[in-house]
Amino acid sequence: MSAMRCQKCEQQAAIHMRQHRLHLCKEHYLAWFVEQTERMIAKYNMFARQERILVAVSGGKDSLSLWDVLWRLGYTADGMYINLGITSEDDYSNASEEYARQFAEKRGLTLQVVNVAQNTGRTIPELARRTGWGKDRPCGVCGIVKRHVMNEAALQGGYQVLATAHNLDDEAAFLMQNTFQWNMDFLRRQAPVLEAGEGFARKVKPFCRFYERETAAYAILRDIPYIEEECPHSVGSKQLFYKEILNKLEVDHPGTKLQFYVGFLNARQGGLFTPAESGDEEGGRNLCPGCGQPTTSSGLCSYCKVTRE
Ligand code: Q46
Ligand code: ZN
Ligand code: ZN
Repeated sequence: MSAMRCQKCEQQAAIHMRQHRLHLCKEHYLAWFVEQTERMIAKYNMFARQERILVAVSGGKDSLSLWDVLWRLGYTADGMYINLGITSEDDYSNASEEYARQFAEKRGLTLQVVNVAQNTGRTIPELARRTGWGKDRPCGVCGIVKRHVMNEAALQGGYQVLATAHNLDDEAAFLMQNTFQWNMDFLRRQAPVLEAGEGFARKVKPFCRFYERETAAYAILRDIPYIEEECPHSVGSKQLFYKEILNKLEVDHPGTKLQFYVGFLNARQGGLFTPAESGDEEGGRNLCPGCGQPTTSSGLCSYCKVTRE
């Protein structure tokens, strides 16, 4: 079989996207990826030119690609890295911080770094062990801390928008899990854009319709060094389990993930789920007396409970 050719210029294709019936060379793929991102920003009304964006960066392929694309598109986007204090053979947190720092330095971009252990006196695994939440997986505590730190940074820094790099594989896996459990709270809140409310900025996911292999291809073809290792605590998670199921479906039926997710968004827009009200997205409309962030609790929020003696 002859080598696959780019559909735009006849050069050898660097990527074949079966779900889109599209194969492109490196140059046309990079351009396509940036254009698609801009289309999604416009389609879902994510943000305007003059708005200031804070990008949550983990040092991985998705978040560094997102920051790169927003920078190329001329948006004012600063980065935010949260060092969780997760160690592993490869010193996961410090190594990924280094990737984020190098990325920012190379492009002259501003990166804020928050170190959880320096701020609270404990790393994420230590906080999780101390509270006993989530038994042997610190992800619950990790999510609470990351959300709090991001909200705080966005508000204090005067950012209108918080951008995360969740891709289609993440969104489809989350959707599948919540559908199997009929978790209506999560289903109501799952969207490419969550509007701002008191105590938190608007949240957007510009990559929500890109397959994970598309974001990986972008990072590789763009020569962005990123941490390849996953967080050691993600091993054996439910999210990975659902990702594997979806990947199996995708092999025989290319486009399944996209159909599943986009069909959900259409159903949502058509009124299948009552939209989350302002404040619900953050888990409530009370304000925590400790930190001022929204919470369902009438007392201290989860973050304050987890981090205070
Ligand atoms: S970083 Fe944190 Fe994830 Fe690691 S501890 Fe779990 S939640 S797996 S995205
Ligand atoms: Zn081409
Ligand atoms: Zn609080």
